[in-house]
Amino acid sequence: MSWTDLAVNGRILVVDDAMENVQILYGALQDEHEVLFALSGDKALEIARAQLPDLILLDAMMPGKDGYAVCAELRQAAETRDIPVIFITALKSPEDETRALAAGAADFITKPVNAAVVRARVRTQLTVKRQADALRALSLTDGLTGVANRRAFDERLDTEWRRCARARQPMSLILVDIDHFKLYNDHYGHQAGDASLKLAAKAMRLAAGRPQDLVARYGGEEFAVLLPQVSAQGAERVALKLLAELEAMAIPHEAAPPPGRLTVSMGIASVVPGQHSSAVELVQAADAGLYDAKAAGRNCYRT
Ligand code: GH3
Ligand code: MG
Ligand code: MG
Ligand code: MG
Repeated sequence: MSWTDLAVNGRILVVDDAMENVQILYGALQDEHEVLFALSGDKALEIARAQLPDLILLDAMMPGKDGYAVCAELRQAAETRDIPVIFITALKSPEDETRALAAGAADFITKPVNAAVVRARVRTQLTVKRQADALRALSLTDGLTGVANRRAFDERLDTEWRRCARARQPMSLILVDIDHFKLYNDHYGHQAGDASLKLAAKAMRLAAGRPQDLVARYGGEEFAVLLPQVSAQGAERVALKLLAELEAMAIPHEAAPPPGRLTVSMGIASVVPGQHSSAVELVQAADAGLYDAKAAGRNCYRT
């Protein structure tokens, strides 16, 4: 299947101060798409934030907040930044066109609109958006295990750090390292090693299952579990759950010392982010815990 074969039905927000224009666009799109509408710039921003449409058709000239202002505000917030905007306007000069593009518009349709042209341009923008989303997801995913990769972890650590600092909430980090994994590869082969890495990642997803939890492959046979809004006690519960999940999976590791199955060691660190601490220190603290867990005999966690 190629990208162009993907269905391009989407949720589209139509914004125009004239109800008559909204109706024309609604008529052009309703067969293929879910259509929302707003009759003012402020209402458009409200709906965009609440409903996160796939695409916005935006009238340039409106009383109050005009299309350019709406577009600029959409670009300011992370949730709405990547929603493509097609400007719909009676203005036709090159200056108007460049102004719309400079404000962040993906495309430009002049009034009076033609229904077939609107449908075609909408389809194009939805396809481009879908490709961009898929590429971004790919760039943030570890190819072997399907969990987040190191880049995704670094990004999320940064945003969650700032979010928790604002909200004065704790966050926790568990660094997970598979025990005696070199021996595992030597004994069972690298492909079996890869399969076990996938299972270990699955166990981590089961242990840290809230939507805001992030399991990431930190590197090699090392993983990071980021737990926003979770205290030290909560993180210990996740660590215990991971030990139990792996025990239940009972992946044989005959080359390792007892218990003769695949186990992990973990370091846990928790903090309420603030001015006197940094995300780097959180990672260092978890790493120190991991070192202690290894020294204590593995298959355990240390804080
Ligand atoms: P320890 O209990 O002290 O952590 O010992 P260890 O053997 O797990 O640690 P070490 O760092 O010596 O070895 C890590 C091993 O992980 C070596 C490396 O080949 C293996 N490894 C790293 N990435 C992958 C991978 O993607 N697939 C496979 N199969 N093995 C990997
Ligand atoms: Mg208007
Ligand atoms: Mg390691
Ligand atoms: Mg290891």
